[in-house]
Amino acid sequence: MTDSGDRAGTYTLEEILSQPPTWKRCLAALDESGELRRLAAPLSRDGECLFVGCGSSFYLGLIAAATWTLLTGEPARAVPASEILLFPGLLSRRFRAILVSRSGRTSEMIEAGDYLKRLDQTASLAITCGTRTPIEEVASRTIRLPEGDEGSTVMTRSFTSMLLALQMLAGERANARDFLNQIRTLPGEMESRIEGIDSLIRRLVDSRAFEDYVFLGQGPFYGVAQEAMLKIKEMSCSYAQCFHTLEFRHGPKAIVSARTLITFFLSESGFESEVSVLEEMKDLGATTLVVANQASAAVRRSADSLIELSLPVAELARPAAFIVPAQLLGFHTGVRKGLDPDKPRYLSRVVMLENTDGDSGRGAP
Ligand code: F1P
Repeated sequence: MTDSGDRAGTYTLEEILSQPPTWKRCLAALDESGELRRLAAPLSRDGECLFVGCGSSFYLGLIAAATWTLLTGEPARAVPASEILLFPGLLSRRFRAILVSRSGRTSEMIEAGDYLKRLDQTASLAITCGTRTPIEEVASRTIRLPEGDEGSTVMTRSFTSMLLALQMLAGERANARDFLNQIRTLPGEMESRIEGIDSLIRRLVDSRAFEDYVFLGQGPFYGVAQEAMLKIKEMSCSYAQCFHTLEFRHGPKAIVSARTLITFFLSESGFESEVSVLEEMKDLGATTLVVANQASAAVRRSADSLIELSLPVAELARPAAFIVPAQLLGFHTGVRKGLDPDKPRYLSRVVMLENTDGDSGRGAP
């Protein structure tokens, strides 16, 4: 029980479980306004598309960048805002920035956006769940998703809602009508699955405690693995790591034991190779959780817990759904440890550094 007498994590759990209807509202608002179609076409094709964010917003940028390149064929990458401030020399010569920030207030983001604006590059586009926040002043256009906002400190439905919006933007850019329609079906598809996912994760968390958590994914699922790692750290103060799935063989596997929970976010493109890592780690004695769209016999043999989503959508439309089990894993693990995910230790909803004026070590553009 918290000080107020509420149960720990009440609104964080509600917000995680509210994702399908929240996505539906966000997508309906975007479709109604026609904003994504209007914004996608005029974006310059010169240079790369740079997704900028901090924390979860950076990780969703990783998934958005992978989606952008795979759908449009145009180069894209994600960087934390701090990289722009501390190592501006690493920016490519031509790029257009997409600034991602739930709050629209994170000071590193505002400073990086301001720096990019003064660079006289192609204008930046921002996406935020806030309304009339400072990020709008450093971007030339802003996609607002107030429906995706949340009361929680940790980002859950804002992450998936902004991710879906950026994936829709990529779909509009590529004129990928099938992809766009598949994203639109996700809320309905996940509505019927989310309670089952919650029950399975609760059972796993109740069954035992783990010392280490490892999250593995490749391609667009690498950003999912990063975000999963952040969720369990933020909500349960657990030790967690993340790798590209096949990278786990190159040293990190030394930590495997039954008290290490390894979560595999299986792609379709890399399925066979990733499943062979899963089998190897199971043989070494790991405890495994697998999130897959369709499991094979080999996956069933090696997965201690399996979430098989069976979504009738292409691989690239699945990352938002894949992150849901990880949000629930972080939440229930935190509650099991006696923590309150509504009040994560040391964290605040927005990171505002007191001095953001010229203290970042970068020169003037
Ligand atoms: C995002 C962020 C979160 C993190 C923390 C502070 O900021 O870094 O990822 O969980 O609560 O804020 P933003 O998206 O609002 O810029």
